[in-house]
Amino acid sequence: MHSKYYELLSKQEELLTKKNVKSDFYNGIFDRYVNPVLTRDHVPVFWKYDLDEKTNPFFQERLGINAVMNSGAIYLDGKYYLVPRIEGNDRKSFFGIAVSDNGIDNFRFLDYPILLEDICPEETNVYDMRLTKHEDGYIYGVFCSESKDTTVNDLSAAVAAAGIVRTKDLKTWERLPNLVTLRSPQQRNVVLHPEFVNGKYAFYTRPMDDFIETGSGGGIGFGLCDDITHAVIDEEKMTSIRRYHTITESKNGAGATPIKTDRGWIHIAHGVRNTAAGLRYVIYAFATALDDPSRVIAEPSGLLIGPRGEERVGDVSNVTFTNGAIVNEKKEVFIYYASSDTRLHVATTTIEKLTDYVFNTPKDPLRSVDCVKQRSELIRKNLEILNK
Ligand code: M1P
Repeated sequence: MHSKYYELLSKQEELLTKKNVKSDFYNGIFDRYVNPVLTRDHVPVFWKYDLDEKTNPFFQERLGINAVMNSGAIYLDGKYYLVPRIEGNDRKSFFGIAVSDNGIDNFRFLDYPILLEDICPEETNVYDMRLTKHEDGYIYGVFCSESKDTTVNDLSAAVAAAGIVRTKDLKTWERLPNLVTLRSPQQRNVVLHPEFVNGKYAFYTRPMDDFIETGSGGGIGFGLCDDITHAVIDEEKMTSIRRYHTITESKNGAGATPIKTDRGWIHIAHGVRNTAAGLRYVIYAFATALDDPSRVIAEPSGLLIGPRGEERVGDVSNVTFTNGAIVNEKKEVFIYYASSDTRLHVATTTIEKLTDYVFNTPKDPLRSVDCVKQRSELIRKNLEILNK
């Protein structure tokens, strides 16, 4: 074996066994951590290098990894599993499984990435899997299945659809036909709701007119289907909608599988606005009713997690994005979010704190003058306390 292999291995071991600690960031809502939980350096050396000295005498990286980011997440048998988007140097993404005992550090990839059944010959790329432990007994993975748009004469035109897989053990994955949405030409950021709604499978969707622009798509949709093995959605109702001059002005999309609480389903999603520096992606939260998961009952103003410090820079800068969160038996919440399409972080909170945030943070008043009134009221109340 080339000596460099052992050098890389011991360097990686140092990274994988590094303890993660909370950073000094404070807002009372969640904690940030000093280190990302997954980066491209966490990917096993034997996924990248040919270890055979005969075929790789210079020990060159043969199949490099560019980034590890947006991750599905699930808690099983006391362990924290992540299924991130792993992007090779060739720009194609795929899924791997990483597991940790505490959810904040020591994530290690299982030996092989997930090999999806090749049921879609036109599919070129896959990414952003949301994992849902459904009451039907399966764990579902819903992801973006991307193909070239052959209807236009544009090399970079693409079509996004929602791919579906299911498993019981994270080892054997059954691929189901892609979701069909009769009224929306494209779909990305689709999430399966964990419970049946009116006896049907329920999906949060993101209707789009084209690959980048959501166009007439008004926000995060919600639709029902009878048969998940041939999932077809007709009507998509709107849940959290896009609004002018807010963090969701350009687009938004469902993120983690909704979290059930006593007061409602808590959703951790992303919102996008345009700036002179390009699109800015932030994470926000809202709640929907327990008896109707499409009906928004609380929507705190503005962003929950925005790109800060080093998070701001990467392959697609100014992005925080989530597609997975875990709640453990202690009701601790682990929000896995990627920064700038490059690396994956964790933010931790509790159900109690998250519920307080979602239901007691004021709404966006939508106009500066009303925002000043809202803030002045807070100041007035605080000055009363301070001057007592
Ligand atoms: O590059 C930022 C994100 O862009 C897409 O999100 P959306 O569909 O809302 O535009 C996704 O491709 C996501 O993977 C990516 O992080």
